[in-house]
Amino acid sequence: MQKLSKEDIKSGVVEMLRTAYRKTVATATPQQIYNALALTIKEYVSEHWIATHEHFDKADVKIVYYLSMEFLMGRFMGNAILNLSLQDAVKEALAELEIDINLAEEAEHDPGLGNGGLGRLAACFLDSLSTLGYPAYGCGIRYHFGIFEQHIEDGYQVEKPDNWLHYGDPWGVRREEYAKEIQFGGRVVSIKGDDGEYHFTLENAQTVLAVPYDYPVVGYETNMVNTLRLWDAEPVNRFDLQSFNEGQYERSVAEQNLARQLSSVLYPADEHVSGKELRLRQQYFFISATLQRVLQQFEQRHGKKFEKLADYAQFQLNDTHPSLAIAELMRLLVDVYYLPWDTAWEITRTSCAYTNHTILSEALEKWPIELFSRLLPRIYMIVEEINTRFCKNLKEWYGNDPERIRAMAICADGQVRMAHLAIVGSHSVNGVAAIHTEILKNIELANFYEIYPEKFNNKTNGITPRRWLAKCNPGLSGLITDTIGRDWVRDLDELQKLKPLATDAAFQQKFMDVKHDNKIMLSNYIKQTYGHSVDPDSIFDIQVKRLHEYKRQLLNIFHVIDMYVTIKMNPRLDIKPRTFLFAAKAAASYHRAKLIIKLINSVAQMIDNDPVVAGRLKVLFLPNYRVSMAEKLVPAADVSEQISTAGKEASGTGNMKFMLNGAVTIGTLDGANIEMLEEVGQDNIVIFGMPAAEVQALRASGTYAPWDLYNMDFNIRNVLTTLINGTLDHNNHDLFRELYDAMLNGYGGARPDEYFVLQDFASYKEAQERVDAAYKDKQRWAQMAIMNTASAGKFSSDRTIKQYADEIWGLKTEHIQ
Ligand code: 26Q
Repeated sequence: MQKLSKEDIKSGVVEMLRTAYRKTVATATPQQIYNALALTIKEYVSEHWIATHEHFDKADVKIVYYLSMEFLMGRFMGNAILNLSLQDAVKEALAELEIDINLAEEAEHDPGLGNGGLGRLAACFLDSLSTLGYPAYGCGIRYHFGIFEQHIEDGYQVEKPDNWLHYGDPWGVRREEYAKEIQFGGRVVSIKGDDGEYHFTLENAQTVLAVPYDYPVVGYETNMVNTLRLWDAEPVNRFDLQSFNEGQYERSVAEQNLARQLSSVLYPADEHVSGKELRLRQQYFFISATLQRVLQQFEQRHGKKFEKLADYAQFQLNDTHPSLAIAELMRLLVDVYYLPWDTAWEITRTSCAYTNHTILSEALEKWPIELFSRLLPRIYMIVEEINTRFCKNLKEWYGNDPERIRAMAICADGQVRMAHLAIVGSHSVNGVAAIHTEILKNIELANFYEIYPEKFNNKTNGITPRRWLAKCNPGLSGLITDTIGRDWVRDLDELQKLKPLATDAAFQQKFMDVKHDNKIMLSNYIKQTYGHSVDPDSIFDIQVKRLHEYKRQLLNIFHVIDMYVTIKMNPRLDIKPRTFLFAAKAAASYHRAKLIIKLINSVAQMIDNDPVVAGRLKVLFLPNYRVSMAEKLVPAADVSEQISTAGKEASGTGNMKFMLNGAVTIGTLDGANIEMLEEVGQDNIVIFGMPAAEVQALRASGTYAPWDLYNMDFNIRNVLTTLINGTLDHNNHDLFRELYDAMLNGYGGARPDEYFVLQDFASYKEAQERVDAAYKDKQRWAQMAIMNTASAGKFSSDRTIKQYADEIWGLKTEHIQ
């Protein structure tokens, strides 16, 4: 295939502008130019995309289906241009057309079809799958509204809808020919099939149509283009309205409404389950559509030999959200393809695998049986049958131990426990970092580990080096490539070769010059976008992630308050000026998290208004955190805040992005931080706080007494007092009393300081002093920063995906001509 040339790009853009918008380059808006360029590139990608699928057909390959409610892809265009090695051609073409490439790239609105880590992980995985040559589909929902747009008004978060499709959808391809009908509600009846036997089916169900839109997933310098398949809901068009009797008319209206709702909006509550009916509908909708299509295609290729399904298809469940796949696959095999239960169960169990992403009990997905059985009556029957057989097995293994059986059952206490369904119905259960998997095996899921030890395995998360270094940090990429060649982009372990240079003064200088340039670029962006001045010579200390109590943004802002108080008492204090950047979305219903955002903004204002402290400290909360903002922040960070209560953050992936870009982590022994410490060595990371075992012991002992810390530690006392003495808000002294109470007394029935902010405070403060000292020694800091980049090889999602492919999916790489 002919590579796209500069001339092709020029004529493509000009043509697209003319035919699609009746515009010339001179009169087109940045939005239109972006669309024209995107369409030009998509047309080129299409050839590789078609070739990829021709190869899949011909070679009859095994395919992994990554099933996920979220794909947080970020912008498509820049990534496609990088992976297709079109950067130079595009740059030159646009230069000759006198188009500012930056303007065109910034005109792309982030597709925000995910909440945070879990959704972004899915996107990194797709990049690695294509780059390494593994046949794959990402399967999910084409939400019309992604994660809300966050505005800050008077310091408070305000949510606005994110209508991303409003700006056009140049990358999506509607595939009407693969549409599938999805049924909800109704009554289960059994009817005689053409095999003469009785089979279950639904009567009077509501039906909606699932229509797939395909998005290309371009691998880095390969010809493989995998597919992100997002299902959109549409009403089934039944007959013409005139022939309707009244009942049909009403049903038709209800179905139209259902269709409109189904793919409307992503639920913005991560790590917190709300049990909304629409959410369960969404789950079944995309699972049923995906599986119907996979089985249809399997039958076209292999006839009725479904016993071989697991040799051709593997379904990876991204948390429990898609775990209805287990029951739906059973339904299709038994009710539609007439397989015996035991055969169907063997097929299901060998083709599904489950990843757990969270240890928080609030996030464990459970559905009321009443709701579940009303919405999905046949699926509920199947879940019950799976449960009955599982409990029978338990009895055989353990004897009659009702307590144990109740604890492990799939259906109990009036609820369906999706994690139990996922574990029982899968051949693999994995955690996302070593410590997380150990906690699953020894604590959270110990019961299941005991009966299925062979299923449990660890797959430490990773991030794609394409987006998270090559694309987002051209300065550092260039320096690395000039120094060790370009192989690191596909083989991140190559970065090890930088280690000897960590003490090389000339290389240190270049490395820190790049960092400084990135800090200047970020400062300019902040100035232009928000009007705030930040000093590129100060330490850029960054905490960006979802707002959640366990992630402890409070610990960070408490420390800022402590610094403020300390400087006020001793204005000559010798510290390096620091800029604390925060960005985070809070679930719309998470009151406490939103109050923490308000607190951060109030502290920022207090400091800005204080001439003694402003200039030495700066706090800024950047609104509307998203992938494209992360791409600007990560390259400019000096310090990366990864400070969750130990045992709570399953892995983290932001931690890896910052490490790769040469930031020094201040962090707890939690999630993947532990493995980062192993890779980088203790001289190059700043660890503080209780380890997970201590947290657990302290919690279990019931002796944790934050009041004692308050009484004994005068810094803690000063910080907490600031919350309630009017310093932060002269008009409303009680604004932050809830936080004060939550720390010391427990609020609304909760234990005081559930996440041990005060317990870890002294250790954190001391760790921050180590950061300050290290930064003042320029060579020491440069060495630490370089060692972080040089030691980040393990955290490539290429390594992670290769482990999934080898150890879970049994998947081979393919080479597309
Ligand atoms: C479930 C039911 C109903 C509504 C919402 C949800 C829901 C949605 C999203 C529950 C959880 C999530 C997201 C979880 C998540 O992002 N977990 C993160 O996964 C990362 C990738 O493995 C880890 O690195 C993080 O540590 C983990 O917090």
